[in-house]
Amino acid sequence: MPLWLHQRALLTPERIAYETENSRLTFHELDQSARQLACILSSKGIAEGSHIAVLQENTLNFVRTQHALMYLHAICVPLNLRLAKRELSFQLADCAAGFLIADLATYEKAQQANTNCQLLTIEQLLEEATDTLPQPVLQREISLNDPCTIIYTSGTTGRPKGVVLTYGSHWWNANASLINLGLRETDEWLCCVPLFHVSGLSLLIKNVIYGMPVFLCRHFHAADVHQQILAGKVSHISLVASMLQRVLDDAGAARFPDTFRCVLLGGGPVPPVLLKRCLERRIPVYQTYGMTETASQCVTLPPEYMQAKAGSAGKALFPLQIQIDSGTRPAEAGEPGEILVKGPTVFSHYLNREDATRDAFTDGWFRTGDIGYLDADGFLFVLDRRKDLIISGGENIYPAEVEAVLRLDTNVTGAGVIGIPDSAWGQKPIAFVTVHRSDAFDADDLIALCRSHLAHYKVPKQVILCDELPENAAHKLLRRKLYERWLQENP
Ligand code: S0N
Ligand code: AMP
Ligand code: MG
Ligand code: MG
Ligand code: MG
Repeated sequence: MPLWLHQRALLTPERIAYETENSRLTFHELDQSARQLACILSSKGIAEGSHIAVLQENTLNFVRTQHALMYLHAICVPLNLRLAKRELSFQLADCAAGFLIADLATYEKAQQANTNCQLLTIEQLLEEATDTLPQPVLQREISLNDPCTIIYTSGTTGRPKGVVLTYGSHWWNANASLINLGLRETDEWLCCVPLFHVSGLSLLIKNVIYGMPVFLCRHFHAADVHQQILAGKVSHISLVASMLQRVLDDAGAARFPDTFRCVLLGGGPVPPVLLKRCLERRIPVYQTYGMTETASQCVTLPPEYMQAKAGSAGKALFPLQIQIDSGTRPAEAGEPGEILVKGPTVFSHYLNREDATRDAFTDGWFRTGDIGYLDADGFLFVLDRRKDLIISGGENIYPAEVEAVLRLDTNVTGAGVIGIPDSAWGQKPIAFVTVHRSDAFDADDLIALCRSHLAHYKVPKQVILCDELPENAAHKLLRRKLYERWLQENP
């Protein structure tokens, strides 16, 4: 297949590719700058197949970087801006990144996190003259089986895993979404979700494949987003529930224009009260279920079912299949089990994790680890999430990762982390610990320890001292029991 940006710039060079608060860029201009950057990156030694980490804010430079890497057939590893330096270091080492491309805003953090790879700044790179550089061979074609990006997602054991997404995963995801939502010449998608998650990255891909402009926000500001929608600037937006909640809090009762046709709402469950608000305001919400491993949405509920199928994530997108595994056989309607997904958007493998990859697939079906059921009409209801996963404002928190940090304190003998409901973030983490000496216990110290080792959204809002943690006979922590205990004390 022709390389996406190359083909897009050939087909519709004058069409607007991106808008930001203060700039506009055509596909031709985007292509020119991506190719120029590819030349510079090639002169630094970035070549086909190399893993290149990217730590950049949501700017056009991130977009240029991703496309330049595609022109070199190098593999982009976007890093989460909120991670602590120790978490970044782990990912850089795990993917053996040869280079880390930061921007001025992230440079300091990149420098602190960086151990072995060459650190570059995008602003400096773009200032380099290209006329004297040797012309590298820029790729004009891609193979759908080749790896395109690696995105880290936290594992149940606390060790994040690199999800290898091929060009094919991205291609089919963009097409699956297109078959579902259609495309109009006037469509423009507002991107205020991070480009380092598939929620945002999938928009960068749709942009070139559809030839559809994207309005790119550097940061999420509910009032600005709301203003763009009311002004009729955009037709689509991708949001997680806590962001939509903030937009609606800002919005008063003003009606969204008819040209606005889709809130793609994903990244976690949606509180019923939020859906009710959207129904009252007649906001076209497409609830989705999806994950990094499926290159974003794989199940979607169109707005016409918002009421009749309230709480459902919808049906599989056209090229995908969903099945519920109840253990020995496919489940019957209404019977809960593990959600399995099959289809061409599903990731290729976990980087350097043969065992985890093997465990993740059964007969070509990806085992999501999430629990749900299909109703008699085939609509998916997600009941529970993979292995105690906590989701705060669309960011994942694996309890094991936080517990391991708490146990670094020499006084701590055991730790258990659970998610409790939170009106702003959906859920928030709290911790229970057992200690050697209770007189030496200081909750604030433990919170400070977590803040220095973890992304701030993962830091427990509360650390509670307890006599013992609920365990099974094999001394495995029972977080569910811990949650029940918390619920009893906080009815
Ligand atoms: C919600 C966001 C925007 C909040 O960030 P904000 O308001 O900019 O915060 P800051 O000003 O940077 O910091 C203020 C304080 O708040 C803390 N904080 C920030 N974020 C969180 C959080 N999530 N939880 C708890 N606390 C948070 C900061 O740490 C700071 O505190 P201090 O000063 O103490 O450090 C932001 O979190 C955000 O962008 N969230 C969304 C992320 C996202 O996109 N998640 C989706 C991931 N999943 C996928 O990509 C798969 C699903 C998918 O593809 C999808 C998802 C959504 C929509 C569509 C799709 C699709 O299928 O296409
Ligand atoms: P991520 O690894 O960040 O891509 O997060 C994906 C996870 O978010 C899924 O495996 C689910 O556990 C959860 N999730 C995504 N969409 C939904 C939804 N509609 N309802 C409930 N949980 C969801
Ligand atoms: Mg994740
Ligand atoms: Mg902010
Ligand atoms: Mg200890």
